[in-house]
Amino acid sequence: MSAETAQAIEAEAKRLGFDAVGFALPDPGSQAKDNLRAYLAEGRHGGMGWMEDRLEWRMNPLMMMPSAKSIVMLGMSYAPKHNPQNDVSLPARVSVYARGRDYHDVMKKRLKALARWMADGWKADVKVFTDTAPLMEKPLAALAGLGWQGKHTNLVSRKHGSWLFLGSVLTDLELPPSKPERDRCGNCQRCIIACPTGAIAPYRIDARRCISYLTIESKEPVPADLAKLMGNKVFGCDDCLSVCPWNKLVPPTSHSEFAPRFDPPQNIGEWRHMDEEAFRKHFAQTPVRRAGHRRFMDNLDIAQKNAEAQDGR
Ligand code: B12
Repeated sequence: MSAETAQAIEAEAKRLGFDAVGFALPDPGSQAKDNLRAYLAEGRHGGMGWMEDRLEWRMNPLMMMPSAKSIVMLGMSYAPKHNPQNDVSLPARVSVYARGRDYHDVMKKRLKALARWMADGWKADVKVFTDTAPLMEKPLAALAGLGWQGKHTNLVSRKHGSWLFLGSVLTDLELPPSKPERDRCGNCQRCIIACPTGAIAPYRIDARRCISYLTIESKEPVPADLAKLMGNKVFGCDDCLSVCPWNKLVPPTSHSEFAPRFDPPQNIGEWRHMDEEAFRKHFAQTPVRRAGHRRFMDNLDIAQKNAEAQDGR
């Protein structure tokens, strides 16, 4: 397969609305695999046992598609109009990624369209993924030249910052790998300093302390010492991303699907009083709904306590 095939796939991906496209071999590389093993061995994944369950799959995309020769890595920008750094005074804050339509749905639709186009045009074998399978999306996207993994561990693109959702198409087409981007974090420590719970060391995260994990993924009650540090965050956290210099000057997303589907509440009571049905309706089609009513109410209680403590009530 030739560079022209890759160019044609890139053009079609852009036409379908992807903002970033690149190609890599279906192998995240030995460094990424060693780092993943260390992350799990040190227990930094907390209660996300599913990361261990399919470790071999996660390290080797060929387990999911033995005929794969290449992976097409794709990104869609969800950059907000306003940097959320100043949202500290809101009664409750939902992270940027969860305010719009669920990216799994938005990306999947486009990934399937691209895969169908590749299958029709080249009789290619194809499989699509976006955070839906054990795949190391960030290292693969870095190898495909979409950006580099910043000190906060997320992928940073020179053009879109780290407000970039990732997805991929595994294929048996042989596509020439793109040139990886170099690390451009330099001496910057802003994300490390900004993390309220100290979850980040350069290029390493301890999910057990990450507010995103504590408010979304963890099945356990939030430990009291960490709850105090969560401030007004009730679903995910953007603190490490919002201070990143690479996120300052990026254009806002052009995808209307990622525009906020709900406003912040006037006061916590507004959301705290929602029953399960009202919650599902209010957060329909957004990632918040996936977290479930009970979990969200617990997070609101924490934000309420933090607000009271701050007011000296
Ligand atoms: C598990 C997970 C989480 C966990 C753990 C986060 C993490 N960093 O692992 C939690 C719940 C905390 C989480 C939070 C968030 N997530 Co998340 N998450 C994932 C998931 C499912 C797997 C990530 C993974 O493999 N982690 C394993 C560890 C080992 O990887 P790592 O921390 O990136 O470690 C790498 C480097 O740091 C480095 N490294 C590790 N140790 C060391 C040591 C040294 C010395 C060096 C030099 C390097 C190094 O090598 C490792 C391998 O590349 C991916 C989807 C996917 N399938 O990939 C989405 C994904 C990473 N998440 C995403 C998003 C958007 C978020 C949030 C921004 C959401 C939010 N606003 O709340 C936050 C960001 C928090 C953060 N700073 O990471 C996006 C990121 C997009 C991007 N541009 O990078 C992804 C790719 C989903 C997607 N398809 O778009 N997430």
